[in-house]
Amino acid sequence: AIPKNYNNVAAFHEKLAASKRILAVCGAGLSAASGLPTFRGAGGLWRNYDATELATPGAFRQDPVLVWLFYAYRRHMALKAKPNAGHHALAALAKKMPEFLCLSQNVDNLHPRANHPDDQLKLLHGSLFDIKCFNKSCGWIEHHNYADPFCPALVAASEDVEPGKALPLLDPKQKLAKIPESELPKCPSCKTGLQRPGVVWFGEQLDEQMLRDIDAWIDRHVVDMVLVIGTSSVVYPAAGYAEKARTEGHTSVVTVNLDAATPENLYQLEDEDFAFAGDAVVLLPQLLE
Ligand code: BJW
Ligand code: ZN
Repeated sequence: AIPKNYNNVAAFHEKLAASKRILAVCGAGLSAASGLPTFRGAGGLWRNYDATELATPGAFRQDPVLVWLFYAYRRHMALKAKPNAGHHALAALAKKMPEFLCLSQNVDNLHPRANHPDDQLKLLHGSLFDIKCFNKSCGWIEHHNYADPFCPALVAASEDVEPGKALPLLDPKQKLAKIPESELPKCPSCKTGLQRPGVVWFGEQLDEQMLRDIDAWIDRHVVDMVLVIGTSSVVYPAAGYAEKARTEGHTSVVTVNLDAATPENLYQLEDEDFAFAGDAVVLLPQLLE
């Protein structure tokens, strides 16, 4: 049976009006309308690589040039993209509601660029525009690095072609230029580690202070609503926060996803939950208006 709160905007608005503490968990689907591809499903391949194969410390150790080409390209695309109505609706909710906290898995910098208040935003997986040292023990980090190309050797990742045509670097039939590893920048502090993107790869720990702050926020008072926006909810710890924040019989978990109407999704809904199937860029302004 279709749950009563499937695509029920009126009932959602009633619950929203009665809510004081809201948590959001966002994923790549939120930035899809800004033209940035998601990880899983259509558009999730870069050349012939699954994006999640390149997002590991092992891949970087094995082929730092390949991994840097991928990230340099993602930086270029994210810099060209603009925050969309979904990012703006979340930033507006934050400004209205002091007890709204947004957890985002996105590294594209579009939440900050939508002027989402800093203290109401946790970037779970870091940022494409932070640069760290690959030497774990070093600790060097540079924030707000928007260089495009990131370094001269990676210029191919920042090349534009006519609109509508794929970038040369995206076509797996086009050979990648041979870039020697020695042309990638080293850490200015320890002088030995390679610079790497300040994102969280598989098997790496999320920032511990940030995790403590999130747990403390969830435990402080009851959470009235959790918005789960444009994420496949397969990557932990992000995927666990909705249930962590749930107080049985009170907290509404609200799924906003193109895929929100799969039988599994609907079957898992509690009575108080909501599911909205569609594009986050259309749904969020309607829901949060
Ligand atoms: C739309 C839409 C539109 C499309 N509108 N919707 C517990 C259980 C099992 C495993 C683990 C566990 N705890 C930890 C692990 C290991 C691992 C993990 O979770 N593995 C699972 C895959 C099984 N987690 C980690 O390693 C994490 N570290 C950690 O926990 O450390 C401690 C530890 C280590 C080891 C073992 C145990 C503990 C770190 C995870 C880091 C993830 N990093 C990446 C790359 C970041 C850098 C980069 O960007 O390149 O983060 S992976 C990638 O997935 C990226 C994303 O943030 C993340 C989530 O993806 P997301 O955002 O959900 O995107 P998609 O593409 O999957 O989904 C898009 C959705 O949008 C779809 O549903 C569409 O339908 C929808 N959509 N268009 C609305 N227009
Ligand atoms: Zn270093």
